[in-house]
Amino acid sequence: HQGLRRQVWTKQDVKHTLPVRDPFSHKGTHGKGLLIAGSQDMPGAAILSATSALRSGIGLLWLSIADKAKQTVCSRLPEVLFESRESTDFSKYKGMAIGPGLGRSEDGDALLAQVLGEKDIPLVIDADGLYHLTNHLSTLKTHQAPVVLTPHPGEMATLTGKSIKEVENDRFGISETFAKEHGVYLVLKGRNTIITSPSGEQVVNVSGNPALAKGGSGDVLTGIIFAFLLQHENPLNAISNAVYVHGAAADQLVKTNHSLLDVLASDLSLTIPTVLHDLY
Ligand code: NPW
Ligand code: AMP
Ligand code: MG
Repeated sequence: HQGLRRQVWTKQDVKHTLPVRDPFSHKGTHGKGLLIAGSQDMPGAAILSATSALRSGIGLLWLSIADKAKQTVCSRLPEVLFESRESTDFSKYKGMAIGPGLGRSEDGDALLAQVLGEKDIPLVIDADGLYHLTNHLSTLKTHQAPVVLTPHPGEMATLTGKSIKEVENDRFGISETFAKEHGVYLVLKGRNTIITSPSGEQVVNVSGNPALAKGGSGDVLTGIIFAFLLQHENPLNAISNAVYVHGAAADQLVKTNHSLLDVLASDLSLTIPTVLHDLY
């Protein structure tokens, strides 16, 4: 029923819409982003998202991480700047991403509320950020800048109050209804991830394979989407390209020297350069 407004996103589409780096640009031109991720039990999610954002071209990346996880992460991320979890001035950022490995404590809920208060800043909300978002859904409509939500089917079920089965049986319809109702870019993950714009335009991704079905894959995707969003005028193109690159990294690994079993999320981050080199 929506034939004309649905599109498969091909490698050619990606090539035609990737951002071109201005020869006179500087680090500030390519996005000053704050990633709010990681907790004592899940420092790895922050490492995966941050590394992936840096490998996807973000100019400057700050990380806000629980103090107990900071030591673990610091030595692994020399390019990252650290932001304190207290007294943060969010308004200086050109974009924020929140959720990977954040945890489900009340602190996370308060952080999300603060982030949603910055109405002019583009946001990516994933993982535990989506868990906390169920308390704040009504504020999405009033956000001025683009908001990107990246649920897997389990998270989409929580967001909509439906069962996972109901979500999986009507991925297009449920995505469209939700994106329009809340005015967000919705990335419904899983095989053939669907990206829906606030006006109901839909893009279907065809890259990727079940090597991605392993903990940490989604955290990598969040980093790529975040970086691309900050470097592109058109959010739908930016997100579609990011989802393509994420899947293409898994395809590249399986095509060369990996099997569907042994790909790690950190391998995906390390393969972003090969994928981008081929696209540029
Ligand atoms: P089931 O029971 O497996 O069949 P959660 P999470 C369902 C962090 N991580 N299709 C699933 O179903 C994340 O960033 C940290 C259908 C279950 O019901 C988050 O902060 C890592 N159903 C946190 O962990 C590496 C699906 O959803 C529920 C589905 C929790 O995130 C791992 C699970 O969802 C992880 O990324 C699908 N495709 N996918 C680290 N190294 O630091 C999931 N479900 O409870 O939100 O758990 O996604 O693991
Ligand atoms: P998460 O559950 O948040 O870690 O996200 C998992 C990521 O891997 C998403 O980008 C999914 O689209 C992708 N993924 C998981 N399983 C598959 C699969 N069987 N085929 C293709 N992509 C998958
Ligand atoms: Mg996830």
